Amino acid sequence: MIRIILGVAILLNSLITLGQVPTQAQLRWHDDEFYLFAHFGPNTFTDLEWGKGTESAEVFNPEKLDTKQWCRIAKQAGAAGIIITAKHHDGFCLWPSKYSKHTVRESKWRNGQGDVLKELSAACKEYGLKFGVYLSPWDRNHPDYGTPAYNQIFVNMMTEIFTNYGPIWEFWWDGANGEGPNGKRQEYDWNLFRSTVKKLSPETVVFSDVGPHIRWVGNEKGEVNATNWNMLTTEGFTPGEYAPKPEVLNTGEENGTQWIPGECDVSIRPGWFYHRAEDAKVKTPEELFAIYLKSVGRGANLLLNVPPDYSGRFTEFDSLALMGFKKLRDANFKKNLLKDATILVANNKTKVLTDQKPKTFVPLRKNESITINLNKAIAINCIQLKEAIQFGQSVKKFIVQLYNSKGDLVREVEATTIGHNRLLTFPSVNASKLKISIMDTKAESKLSEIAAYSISETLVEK
Ligand code: FUL
Repeated sequence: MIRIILGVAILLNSLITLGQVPTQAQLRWHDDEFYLFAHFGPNTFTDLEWGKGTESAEVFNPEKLDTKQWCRIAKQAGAAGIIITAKHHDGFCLWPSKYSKHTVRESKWRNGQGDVLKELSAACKEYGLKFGVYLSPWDRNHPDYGTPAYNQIFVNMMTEIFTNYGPIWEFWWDGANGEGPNGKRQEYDWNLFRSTVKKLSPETVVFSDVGPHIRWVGNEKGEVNATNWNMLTTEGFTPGEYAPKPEVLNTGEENGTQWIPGECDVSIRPGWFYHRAEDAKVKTPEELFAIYLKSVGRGANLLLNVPPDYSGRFTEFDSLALMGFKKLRDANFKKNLLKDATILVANNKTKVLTDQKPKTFVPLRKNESITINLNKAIAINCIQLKEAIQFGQSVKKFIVQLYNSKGDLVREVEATTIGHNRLLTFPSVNASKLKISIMDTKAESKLSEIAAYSISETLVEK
């Protein structure tokens, strides 16, 4: 009897933990870390953010469209891929969809023969970038919007995209749901949408407020909370109005039932679409670096929007900022200062924490620590930690203590979660020894990497 109860308990436990580890596709996605968003469409030409859907298709005419230029810049900036707004709320399709009369085909651009998705997916392949698609369910143009028929239209559009432009690495559902041309709002059939992607492209990771694979972080500033869990409970929620509160999306949930990590979306400019008046308002490399610390540095991914202009190219303002941002990352994270250190776990030397292999890890329970002897004094103002998240996320609280050559404690930094990646910055100190202690953890924690850097003091998180 006892055995049966035990067996049932183990089974229940494994059922509960099911979903609290990433799938292989999610694991690969975690490693993508930083990639671009490209908002492009009629708004690029009409200077709007939310097109009304009544714009003539003829406004869309990017005479010098050069998606290879986007890819060249994305690659040089160290981005893993590009996600394009195939259809924004105005309903205009950047591909000649059979299910709409408001597409590139109806525009004058290349005499109606052009196809932005075709060009960008090919350019991404050529440049070794991943190709992602944003498709707004809200459609202010489609005559069927606001009627049950529209859900099937949306499915047909997704089918065209997955069939003709795949493989699609990430698919993006916007939760916005306003009125369509007949003044009605749509009741989205999210179950149908989800099952369609699963059927057509099981490897695609799908973003929305509530996943199923990647979640919104509740703001458009590019910031996830310093406490960032990769788990979320989504039962009873849908994207949009009925999503969990932004505060919940911003932290995730320690005891959430599904693995749904956060992605921080933010634009390099004030708006999502290109506006000439914002050329002087492009974020500086330093601002982008600060965003990086609050997204990638807190275990989330960074989706940075770089809107092509009306010629169909990234502007030099955006491109310069991206190159500066890349330079800052390269220069400041060039060398792990712990590479030659002696790392001790329970008095045993280990090399696995600096081998850059996500598969190797050191198991640590509550109150256990790692001691790092640097063998000389080194200026340090940034520590990086990684958990082996293929086994889940555990660390709830940890402390980093830095000691000088006399053995005095010169800095103590306390933080909460780690997850895929945690970058902690603090005013620089000369340290000869470091101690990292796990103060609280859900289960046995598995640390896979640690690093220390001396970054420019002006980049330390304020
Ligand atoms: C929002 C949209 O309303 C914005 O226009 C933009 O596309 C942003 C990424 O998502 O919900």
